[in-house]
Amino acid sequence: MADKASENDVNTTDTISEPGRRAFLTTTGLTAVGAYAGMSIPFGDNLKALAQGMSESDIMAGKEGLILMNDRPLNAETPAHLLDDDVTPYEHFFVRNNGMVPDTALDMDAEGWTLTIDGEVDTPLELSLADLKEKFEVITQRLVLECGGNGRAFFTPGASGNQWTTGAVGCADWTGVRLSDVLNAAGIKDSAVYTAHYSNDPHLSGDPEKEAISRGAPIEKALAEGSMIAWEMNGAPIPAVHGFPLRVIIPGYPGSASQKFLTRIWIRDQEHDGAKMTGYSYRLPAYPVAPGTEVPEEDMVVMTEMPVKSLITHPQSGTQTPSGEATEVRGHAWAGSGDIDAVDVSIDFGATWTPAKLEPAKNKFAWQRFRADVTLPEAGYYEVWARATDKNGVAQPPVVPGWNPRGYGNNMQHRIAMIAT
Ligand SMILES: Nc1nc2c(c(=O)[nH]1)N[C@H]1C(S)=C(S)[C@@H](COP(=O)(O)O)O[C@H]1N2
Ligand SMILES: [Mo]
Repeated sequence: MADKASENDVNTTDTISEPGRRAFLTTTGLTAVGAYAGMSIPFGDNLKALAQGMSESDIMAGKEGLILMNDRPLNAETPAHLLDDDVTPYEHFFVRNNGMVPDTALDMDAEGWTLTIDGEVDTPLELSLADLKEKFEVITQRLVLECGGNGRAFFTPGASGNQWTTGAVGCADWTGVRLSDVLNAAGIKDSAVYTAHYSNDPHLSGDPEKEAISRGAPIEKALAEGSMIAWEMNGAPIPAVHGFPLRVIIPGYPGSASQKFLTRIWIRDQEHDGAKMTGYSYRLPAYPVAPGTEVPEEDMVVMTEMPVKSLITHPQSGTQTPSGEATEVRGHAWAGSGDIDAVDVSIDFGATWTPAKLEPAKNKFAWQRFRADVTLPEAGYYEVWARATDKNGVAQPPVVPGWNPRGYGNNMQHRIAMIAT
């Protein structure tokens, strides 16, 4: 390990791609993460990181302004005002790991990487990155990725896990191939029910027998528009923490379905039961329950489509603005169903609403920009609330919806403070 570490020393390597290089060479992320969280970054114990004398904050270097939730595994969310871009840049894209970042990703080493497609297929495939790039049509899609637990911090009683507030979401341009093209090349049998995704990120225990996470999607969703296998994020190789060299993306579903560091897709004849598919992980009660209910495990069902949501990304909460003058309030709206019908804003705690201007999505499952001019009538404290409605007429609720044991799917209306002077 010592040999390997020196081989890949940050100062000697010249093979890593641009985002990887920046991640290794800049120190802005390091200070920004620490400063924002108001604490020093504890030394993490990712094996490779230790071997290279890298702390978790080194792995996160290049990230700017993220709030650290946990350093083992590494999880960080983005403040709303840093998500204002149409396309979330690497610097501001949240990070959610269940295990450790694998050595292959830290090294940006894709040598000999293969993706296996097997199970309920006519012809199992073993595809190199070159095969993927040559044999299938290459597409770029702008897709939202949101953690199923985004908004968990607002549930009462609280739920264990990362206390995500609003920032476990991002929308990037992903380049790769349609998942359907790859699965159809293998030939999907009638017995196919579910995909099962595998990767090489080590379990936190270091036990090679254990998976950090292995989730999947119903076969219909895997074959549907949007679902893809990507190797580029925003025009560059997928950076280490986001799944180098390959990840699946199941847009509109909890982010956990979008396996990073992808090595295998096993087509199953039943719902997948891999790590974090069972028990209470990424599952909701099959019926509405009172807050704090102990729901029997057998009554928990896999979370699928994410609910309709919006986020105010400008101005930053707490901003001062002159009374009587219009200020542009803007943000993004998205839904697991893929289409937003309207966004409305309120400056009177939801008593009255005004329609915002809504831009079309670049493609299905991209978030949509909304803008509204807001005039605060007199000096004082205001809140601006945003409410998105999807094409099915379903709108965001004003309060935390559907309590569930692990705090998933909170799509309550986002609100910011604005001070009129
Ligand atoms: N291999 C692997 N894939 C994974 C995870 C992981 O821990 N390991 N975390 C999942 C979860 S829970 C989420 S929300 C997204 C986060 O993606 P990001 O870190 O690129 O933002 O990746 C998903 N894919
Ligand atoms: Mo997640």
